[in-house]
Amino acid sequence: MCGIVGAVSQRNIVPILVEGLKRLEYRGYDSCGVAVHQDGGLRRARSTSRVAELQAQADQDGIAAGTGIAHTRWATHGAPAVHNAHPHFSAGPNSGNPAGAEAVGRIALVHNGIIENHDELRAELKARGYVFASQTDTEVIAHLIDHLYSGDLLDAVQQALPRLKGAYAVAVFCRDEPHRVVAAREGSPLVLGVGEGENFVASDAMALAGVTDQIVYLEEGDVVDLQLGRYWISRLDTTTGRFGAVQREVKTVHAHSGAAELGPYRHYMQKEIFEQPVAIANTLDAVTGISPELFGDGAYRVFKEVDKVLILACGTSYYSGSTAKYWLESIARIPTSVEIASEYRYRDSVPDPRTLVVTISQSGETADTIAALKHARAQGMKHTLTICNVATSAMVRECELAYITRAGAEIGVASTKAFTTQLVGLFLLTLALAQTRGHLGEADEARHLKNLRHLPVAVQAVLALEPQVIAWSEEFARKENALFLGRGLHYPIALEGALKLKEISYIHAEAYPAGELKHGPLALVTAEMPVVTVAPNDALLEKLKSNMQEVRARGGQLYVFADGDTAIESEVGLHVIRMPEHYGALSPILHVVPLQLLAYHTACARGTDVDKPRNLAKSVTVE
Ligand code: HGA
Repeated sequence: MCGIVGAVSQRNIVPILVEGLKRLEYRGYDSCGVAVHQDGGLRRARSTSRVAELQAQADQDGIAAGTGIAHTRWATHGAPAVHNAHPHFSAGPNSGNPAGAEAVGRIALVHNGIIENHDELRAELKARGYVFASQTDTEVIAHLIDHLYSGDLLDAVQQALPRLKGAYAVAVFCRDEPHRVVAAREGSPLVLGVGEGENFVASDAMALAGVTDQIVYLEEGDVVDLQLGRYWISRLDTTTGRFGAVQREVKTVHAHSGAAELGPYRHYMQKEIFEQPVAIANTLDAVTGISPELFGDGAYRVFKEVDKVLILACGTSYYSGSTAKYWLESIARIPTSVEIASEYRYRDSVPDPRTLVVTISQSGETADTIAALKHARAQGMKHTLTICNVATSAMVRECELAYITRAGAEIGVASTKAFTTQLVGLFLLTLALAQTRGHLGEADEARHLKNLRHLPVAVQAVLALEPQVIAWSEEFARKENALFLGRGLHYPIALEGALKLKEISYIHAEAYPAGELKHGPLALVTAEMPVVTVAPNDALLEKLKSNMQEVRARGGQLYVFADGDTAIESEVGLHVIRMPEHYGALSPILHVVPLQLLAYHTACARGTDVDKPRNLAKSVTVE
């Protein structure tokens, strides 16, 4: 999603800003821009194309300076268009532009997030003579800071921030203070990068890889003043109503570059699907036995103090949480509810302090999930645990306990290896809770561990089904609708399969628990409707077979992923791919893999932009 990079240095920082944006590019964006303090004024380049094009434009226009800010935008307010791209400049009564010249004021600003009271602020600033050039919510901040500016940028920003409602990370500089950038965060991530005689700011430490490894993770409400060779962090003291200095630890962070090599693969998504055996093995690497301490010090005490689990997540992570509910209730015997974070955060729910709140997020920066976590805590639920792929993320810092999955950087917007490694983390959590609650004997522990350790090999065998899945995908590419069916543990897998197909092939897909078919969706079934069925050889198979008959009787085309030992044979209208082995409780981790491959190859056959599907972004840092 949106990215911010800013710098104050003696050297030309445009290459650093542009390189930083490139590192964040994979998260998805629709436009980008850079602004610098040059020749005593503000200069910028903006583009609705790729960062590479922005770089060419900046080079051509001779944009080069030591102070600047840059941005990749994922539009929330106003269309993806050059005039809405950041950085925004203030323009108004203080601009001092010669008649006829472009109205350029003295403030340049980039913003991640959403300003909820932008309408009210826009009306006020227009009345003061400010001229709006975009439809964004962001632009009000630039004009507001300009209005409050009287020679000290930090002071103007500190006055402006309390007037903003919503979530933001901002970076700002001023025409009248050439070697200064001020940045602030409230609800969107932001880090400070400390260099030798120069300072940087970014929405993710990854953007500064190779520039500095000295990172300060700014906290909500922090404002940082960056100058040459010095920085100063302050925050509002609500008792005095004044901003005061705060100290934050500088950490050495070896942030990796997001730009992983594609190797022999066509897309990152394909690479990431095929990396799953290694990602799962890495996630299990440090696990020698089941114990609560896998989730951090003090986990045993926490697990003893809870008798419920509440899982909060969005998108694919919501489906890993939904799968875990089946495990947690059947294996650990602990009542579990799973909530979509964006719903939970605003819902009037009944809090129970004896609940373990589990958040799931690949990036650990998902705005809705972080807000839901804070909402749960504010309601008195203090025991929190996250399953997350980024050890340095806000989510990990916010939660009492954590399990860090080791999927490695996931570049494709449609999550694959993050999902299966989340499932591994959630299965370990199930076993640790089962153990604490007296439901895991030694023999069971040994059996589950053996199955977990064999998973990478089992997933590898499923990946070998790719040619068969490709044959199906050619059929799917011609369809505009698809249904996915599953039962029990595999219903969330059907949901995830449908989501993958929607996200990257733009085929309308819906998933249902197979028993629900006759209660409505059966009306959609015709010869034109492919019905994908996740059919492991479990206790529900006979029920599922009846549901499949209901589809066949209406001429629907069934595409079944069955286990090797299942008596379902291919015939007209019934296509079967056999999974190499039946995997009991861990079967969802295997069954999701061919669904990922089906979505991927269908999207390739339709020629979509697989790694950057339209309208979507990777880490969803806005509400
Ligand atoms: N609301 C701003 C910034 C959007 C954003 O942070 N996206 O990730 C805009 O629409 O420009």
